[in-house]
Amino acid sequence: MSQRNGWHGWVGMSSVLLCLAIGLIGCRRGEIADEGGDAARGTPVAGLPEDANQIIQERGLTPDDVAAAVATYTPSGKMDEYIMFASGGHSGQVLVIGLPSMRLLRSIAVFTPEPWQGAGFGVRESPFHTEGDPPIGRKHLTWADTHHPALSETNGDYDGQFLFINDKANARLAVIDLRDFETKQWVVNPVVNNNHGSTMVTPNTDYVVEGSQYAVPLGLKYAPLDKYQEQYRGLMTFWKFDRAKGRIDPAQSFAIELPPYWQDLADSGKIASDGWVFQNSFNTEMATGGIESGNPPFEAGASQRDMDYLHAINYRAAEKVVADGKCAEINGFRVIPLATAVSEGVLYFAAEPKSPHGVDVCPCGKHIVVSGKLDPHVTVYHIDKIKEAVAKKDFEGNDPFGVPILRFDAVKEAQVEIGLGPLHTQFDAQGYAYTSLFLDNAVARWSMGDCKYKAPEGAWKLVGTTPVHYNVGHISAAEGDTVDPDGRFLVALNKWSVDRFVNTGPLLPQNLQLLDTSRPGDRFPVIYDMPLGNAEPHYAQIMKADKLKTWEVYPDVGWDPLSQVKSETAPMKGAIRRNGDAVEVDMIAIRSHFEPEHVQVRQGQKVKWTITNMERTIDATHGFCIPSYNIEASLEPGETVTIEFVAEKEGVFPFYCLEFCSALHLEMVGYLLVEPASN
Ligand code: CUK
Ligand code: CUA
Repeated sequence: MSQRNGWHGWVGMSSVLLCLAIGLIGCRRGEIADEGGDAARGTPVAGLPEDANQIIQERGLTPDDVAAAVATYTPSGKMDEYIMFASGGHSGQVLVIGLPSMRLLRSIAVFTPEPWQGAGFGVRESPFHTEGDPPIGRKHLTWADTHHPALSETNGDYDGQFLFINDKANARLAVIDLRDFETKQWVVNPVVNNNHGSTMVTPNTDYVVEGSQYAVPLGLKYAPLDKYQEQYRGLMTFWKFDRAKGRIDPAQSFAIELPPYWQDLADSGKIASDGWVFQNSFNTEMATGGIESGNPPFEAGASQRDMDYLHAINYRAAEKVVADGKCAEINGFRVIPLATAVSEGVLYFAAEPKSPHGVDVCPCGKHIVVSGKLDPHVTVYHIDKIKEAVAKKDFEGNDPFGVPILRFDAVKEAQVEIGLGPLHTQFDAQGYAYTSLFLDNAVARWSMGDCKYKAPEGAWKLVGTTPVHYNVGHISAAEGDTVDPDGRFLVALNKWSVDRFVNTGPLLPQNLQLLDTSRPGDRFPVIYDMPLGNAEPHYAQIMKADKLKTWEVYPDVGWDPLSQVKSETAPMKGAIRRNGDAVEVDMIAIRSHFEPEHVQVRQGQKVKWTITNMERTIDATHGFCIPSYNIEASLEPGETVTIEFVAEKEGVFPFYCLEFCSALHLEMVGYLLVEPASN
């Protein structure tokens, strides 16, 4: 089963870089495809009805296939036990998937127009009609690169209330309320214009963490690249979350200036490491690229050093700095200057090998696991050792910006050789950690030491690997980044699917593979392949579905989902009011009509059109559209929406319901009559 091929030690940077760039698919495909053995195909399974065995034979299924089918098949009417929230990558959305069936339950419109949910086509609740749009330093944005969803936590465990997601490309965060699975808030970073170590939450969701990635001049300013070391910087932002309001409060938020390395993923400490945030970095070389001018390209320039810096950020110390008023302000946002972060004990570094990507804190919070893309080990740090080294000033020096570097051997707990291209780590309740191996196309299972749970194999050992298909990025275990992981299931989010699905053209789906991790030992097989043909999920989080307290219909008729209260002005009956050139349309929608059905305006008039869906029946959603006006909405039971537009186009526009809501759905229609201004 093992995909390990006897590779030991360092094979030289250039060949690893090459492998990293191209993956190892070519040389591993055949090997993987044969795995499981053809001999077992069609073998009858004892005790199964004859017709079942006939299907097994006709479809050429192995006993393992049958076991996988039984483990994942979810009969009609049965619910999934877990719910997975996956980022949508550059689709800008969040995808919701049930486990173990791997059925797509819905997408959540976050940053990108999405017509089914009526997001972005004239309705106020869409991200494109919020305050501050266009956001500072950006044009009006209609896409995003979402990477890391984060469920809200209470005492380090998912509480099922909120979900956060970042936009790497534009340094934005969004807040989703899990009572209705809709996006409520979009915040934009006023100091930097990209992020990556984001979103992560602190154990009680006091803060939503946003680490920048590519260094830029702070404040969204210009500076030439030859001023890189002087003027470019990284940033770690702590967005204060107000749980009662369900909103991030920018006025209570702050950020910490970081050196111009490229900070990567981050994770919040918990229990033993509560009060700390850890973040990787690469390009501590501070390479500035320029292949066209004969400079080393970024991929080489940023990979020269054997070690980069794990950032250990004491945000309780940072809070104190902020409370003491020792912040600067950049574009109205509080930023702790780098020198202050150093002098006040907010920021420490520890060496980490080499071009790291993932950093993950274990369930008990003592261990911080780092994977270097170009190093075959995971490196484990211990929080007690970090705290001790800080207290004793056990430094091996300072970086060029004065940041103290904790002595590596003083803070390192263990290194475990697990395979090539390690990226991201998750945990289970058997004492195992799992790390994705991008280059080996595999998931490694290895044993933790002195953690909340103890693996039977003892501490810090590679236990086994399972091949996945192919180029795995993140992995997500059930509640696998909380204080209380479930394990049982793990999803490998594979970037390439190559030979797994019917060819639908040169743009291939992602392959989300479900692994059964419920038993100890070296066997934790793939039991389902889910093609995802509309997104590139990076990270995902998997939560027990019974933690959700989601509404079936909105609590009251006339509900405003953006403020999550009943709107005072929601129409309860049809009416049209006119005041000069302003027309206000109050409309209700109920199976199977709108009221009013005739809306007559003059060309050029300003129309404010508010609709309430009067339904109290689960799933009785109505749609609404005004063709030619690019106006479209979804009205869930009880919801009220407001649409504002100028009636620029003369003509007759049948507005209608978009959801086949009843037998007389096609009759759920009306006419907008726009009389020409010249009449
Ligand atoms: S990243 Cu994509 S595979 Cu943005 Cu978390 Cu590692
Ligand atoms: Cu309402 Cu169709």
